[in-house]
Amino acid sequence: MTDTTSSGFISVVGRPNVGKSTLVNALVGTKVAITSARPQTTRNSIRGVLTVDDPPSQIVFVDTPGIHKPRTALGERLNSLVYATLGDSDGALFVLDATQPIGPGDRLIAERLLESGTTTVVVVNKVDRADPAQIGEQLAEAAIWDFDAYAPVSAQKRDGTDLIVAEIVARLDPGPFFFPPDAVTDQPDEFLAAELIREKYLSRLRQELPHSLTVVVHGIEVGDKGITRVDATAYVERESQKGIAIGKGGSMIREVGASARYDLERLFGTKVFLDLDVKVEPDWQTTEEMLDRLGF
Ligand SMILES: Nc1nc2c(ncn2[C@@H]2O[C@H](COP(=O)(O)OP(=O)(O)O)[C@@H](O)[C@H]2O)c(=O)[nH]1
Ligand SMILES: [Mg+2]
Repeated sequence: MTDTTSSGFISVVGRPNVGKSTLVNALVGTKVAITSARPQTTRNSIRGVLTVDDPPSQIVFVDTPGIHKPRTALGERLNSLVYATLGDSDGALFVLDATQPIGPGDRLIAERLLESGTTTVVVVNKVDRADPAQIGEQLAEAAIWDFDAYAPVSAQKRDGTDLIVAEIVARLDPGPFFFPPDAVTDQPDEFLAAELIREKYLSRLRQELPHSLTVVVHGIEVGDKGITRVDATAYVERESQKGIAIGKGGSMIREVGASARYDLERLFGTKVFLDLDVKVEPDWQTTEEMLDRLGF
């Protein structure tokens, strides 16, 4: 039977900051997950979809927030999200950072994966910044776990990602496509847009403020001149943070807006008018009701 397809959900797991989101973007060829040098950038499970022609296969990558210690209601939801995601998947990519020694956090995740018996491909990422000896050492150390396959890659340079796809496709079970072949994500436009705006704030804000900030897109409308209108609000927890998120004379909100608009125009393929404002919503991270409203 030549028209049989294969498919599977693959969880992407690893410590914060090892490059999981960068890897998912590299694998699907489009920015579906925002990235930054800050841990806890990824707050929701994001699905990136890759459809391969030969053999006809569809891989749904599930980018998870990194496993970390829960401190707030948000932290707890992130952790249970990670474990729930693992349980539902057909396989896992376990991402390690070649520039950092394997640590207790990596071992904890390795144990979880071994317990679950999930088919696992180990990805040693950031090889562009590690020397061959470092990469070799890490591969040797990780080999002790005896996972199904090992792939040294640079997600940032999109180097070695074909090997990952080949290793996964070789192990997929027959199954239907869950998404149209040209889909790259299951996320609604509102969510992608909100995440792009949040990414622009992440790279511009210092210290703890990024964790206090979230973005909600209330509406996306295509107007008569083909201009897409995006209505968004950045929520912060305190009045003092509002001042920072707006900036002196509105400088921060203008910079974030201009940079986000550039990405939004590429996302939608139209001119974009972005209406962005900042509001104070105390304790949005700890209020279950607010987390529901924000879609966590
Ligand atoms: N040099 C290098 N940096 C990378 C690579 N992959 C990711 N990064 C960087 O590592 C940081 C964390 O990446 P991110 O994908 O957000 O990590 P996550 O927390 O695991 O999702 C970002 O600054 C990325 O640009 C890579 O292959 N090489
Ligand atoms: Mg991430």
